[in-house]
Amino acid sequence: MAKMTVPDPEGSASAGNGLLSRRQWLQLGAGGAAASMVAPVWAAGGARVEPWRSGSGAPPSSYGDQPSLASLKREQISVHPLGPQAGASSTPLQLLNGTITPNGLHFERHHSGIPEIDPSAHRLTIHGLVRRPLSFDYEALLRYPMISRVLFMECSGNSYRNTLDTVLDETAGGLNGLISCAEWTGIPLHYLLDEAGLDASATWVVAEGADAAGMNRSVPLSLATSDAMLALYQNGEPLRRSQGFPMRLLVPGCEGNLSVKWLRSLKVMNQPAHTREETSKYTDLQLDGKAWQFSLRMGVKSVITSPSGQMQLPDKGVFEITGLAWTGHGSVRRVEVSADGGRSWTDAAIQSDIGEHKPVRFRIPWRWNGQPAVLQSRAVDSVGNVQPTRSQALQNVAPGFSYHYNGIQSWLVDASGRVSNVHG
Ligand SMILES: Nc1nc2c(c(=O)[nH]1)N[C@H]1C(S)=C(S)[C@@H](COP(=O)(O)O)O[C@H]1N2
Ligand SMILES: [Mo]
Repeated sequence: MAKMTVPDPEGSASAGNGLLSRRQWLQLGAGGAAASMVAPVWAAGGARVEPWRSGSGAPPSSYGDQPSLASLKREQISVHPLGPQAGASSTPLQLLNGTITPNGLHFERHHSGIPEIDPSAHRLTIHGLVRRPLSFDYEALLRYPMISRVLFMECSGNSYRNTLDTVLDETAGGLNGLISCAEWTGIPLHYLLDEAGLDASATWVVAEGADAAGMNRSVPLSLATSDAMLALYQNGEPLRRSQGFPMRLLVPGCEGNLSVKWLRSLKVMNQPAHTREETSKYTDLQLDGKAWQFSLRMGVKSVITSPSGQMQLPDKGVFEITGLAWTGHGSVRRVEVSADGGRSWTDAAIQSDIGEHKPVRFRIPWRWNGQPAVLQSRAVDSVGNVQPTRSQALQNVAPGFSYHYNGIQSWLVDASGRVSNVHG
């Protein structure tokens, strides 16, 4: 929680270079934050009739309408040079607030495009080391008991471009937006595995998608029978096609690749399958030439989403620093913020519900004095993991390493108020 220091008349900061307590912020008044944007009522010109007040609005619509701001769209939409069906798009983290990602802005990662699946013809088969192989259709699955959980999903390649020597001048979402969060609803996977009847020798479940890539991953049985779910709904509505309609595997806290979309097969085995996605891809090559396999959980991580890359602060004054933090190991316990490039730190307020594999929203007021400043956030999780600096995160990994990078993101605010990515 925010450190509530007793403010002196000058408004003493709770850490170096202008970090304030919320009480100090409120004592400064709204004008402290945006003096030039708040006008007294008597100056507003009461007789004005804006165009949207002079006639009726649009009628109701059958499915939502356009986003309220034209700028609200996915970014960093990249496609493979040999085929646009392999690609990714990022959530524009800096344009959102709270913790939930709207479905239309959930990041996407497809190895061979988004298949058009007819739910009535799609089957999910459970086979291998089971007493009774089973095949489910969509309608049958809709009749199972379900649970709902708010969970982040992060691609293990997220933020990899911050591992490069070149500093890329991009937005928070452009650099770090292969993370999204939804309230997922579905069937605890063990209901279905129990019904098929696991053989005593079972130790892994190999999940395969119905996309042309037939993307497949081996999931340790301990995860498959504890936390994993067969997700059917995303933020209340049936899954979006790009998120795996009609059904996907969801393995909370683990690299997104494990959450196989368009799920068609679960094969129970007594060893991992060593698929392409867990040998040549999604392994962590170390400096000593060895590669880690099955490093599935995502590390503790945070990103300041405002002020962030490519933003422009209008003038010196008080701003709220805010961002997201998450972890694949338990829950987020603490987020600290620095406004002086890591010399001093203070706790930000965690201002959303804390839970396992649930991202949190953190906030802290900051008075920018017009001098260059480097803003950073550092998250700690309930297991005691501390988010590493960039150099700590890259210490033991082979050059070109790109998975599971969770180093601290640094944003430089220059004297003109422009914010840009820097390597801290
Ligand atoms: N069948 C299938 N499942 C898949 C993929 C895929 O290409 N095919 N991409 C994986 C990767 S690498 C990630 S990060 C997540 C992305 O999920 P999203 O597109 O819903 O954000 O799905 C995973 N599941
Ligand atoms: Mo991924």
